[in-house]
Amino acid sequence: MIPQLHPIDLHDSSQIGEARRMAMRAAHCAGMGETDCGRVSIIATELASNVIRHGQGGEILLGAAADQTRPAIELIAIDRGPGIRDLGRCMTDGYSSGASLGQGLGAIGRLSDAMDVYSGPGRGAAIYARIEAAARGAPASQQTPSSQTPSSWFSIRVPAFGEVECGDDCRVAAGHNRIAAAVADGLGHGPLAAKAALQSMLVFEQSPFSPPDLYLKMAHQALHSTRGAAVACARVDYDRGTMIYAGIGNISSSIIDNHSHQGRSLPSYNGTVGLQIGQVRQFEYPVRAGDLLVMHSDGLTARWKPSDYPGLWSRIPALVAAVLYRDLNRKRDDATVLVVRLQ
Ligand SMILES: [Mn+2]
Repeated sequence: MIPQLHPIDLHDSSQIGEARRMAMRAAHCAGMGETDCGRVSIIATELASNVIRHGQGGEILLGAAADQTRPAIELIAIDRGPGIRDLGRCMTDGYSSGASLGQGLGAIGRLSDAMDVYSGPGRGAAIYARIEAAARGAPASQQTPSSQTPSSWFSIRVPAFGEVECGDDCRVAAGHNRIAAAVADGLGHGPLAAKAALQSMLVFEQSPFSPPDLYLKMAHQALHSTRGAAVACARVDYDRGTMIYAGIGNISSSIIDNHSHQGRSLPSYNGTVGLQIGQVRQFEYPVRAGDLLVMHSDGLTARWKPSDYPGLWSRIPALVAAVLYRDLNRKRDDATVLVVRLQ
């Protein structure tokens, strides 16, 4: 189960306190102790203040990390402001130009267990911070963080405005030499859309590494009593260097080459899984370590190309997902974006 991220709107300085309280509550709920909650509190405050003061407003995406080693909180601040001119200097404590989003980045880096930034003049800013619960008994100074390298994949799943439940869903299954991913968008939005999407994910979980075309046919059977969904599935074999992909309906997927940063769009057939599907075909592509698989629902517009985002494709998957969500979200629908860094 991949938890939904909670978006916190930031357009007014009164919302900084709300961001801090929500982050604290998430940390408590995740089972983190007082000291760690304190770090979460400071980082949330710094990120939110930066968005208000330097980013001309934006949002923070807040959630509990999906991996199971230790409780962890992830925060991603996104804005479309003037961007950070000199990232290196901003990361050094004490430096802030006043006009740029610099203040507090040094503190965030020091207090978090992992951090990454994507920005540039005119590009806005996206800042990722991860805070992990300290292991019991040992002082923080003697501990090695369990995951200095954040996860190789990241998903953002946000319900349509006014909805509590997201009608999109996604899953990732990883093995030592392979990885599989599926994204579903239940027809419409709300609880019935979520039910259809969930149903297709349960089929995926039963055998995530079965051929994607077979998976879609099985999902079609399983979804016949639901509203139906757009569903896409990718399965990567690292030893062979291949990816097999199949999709039905409006899930947009692409592979972005790690060296050229060129993108290749993956085909999807017309139809609705559970209601009406025609031909189901899967396609095989060569992939290399470091390539990115990007999959998103139609809550994000498909009108983008990798060259729109110089420098983004080498950042961590969480930042890639956050920047695409920030810029492509159509706001009227559930929005899901999944980014996987292939190994
Ligand atoms: Mn949709």
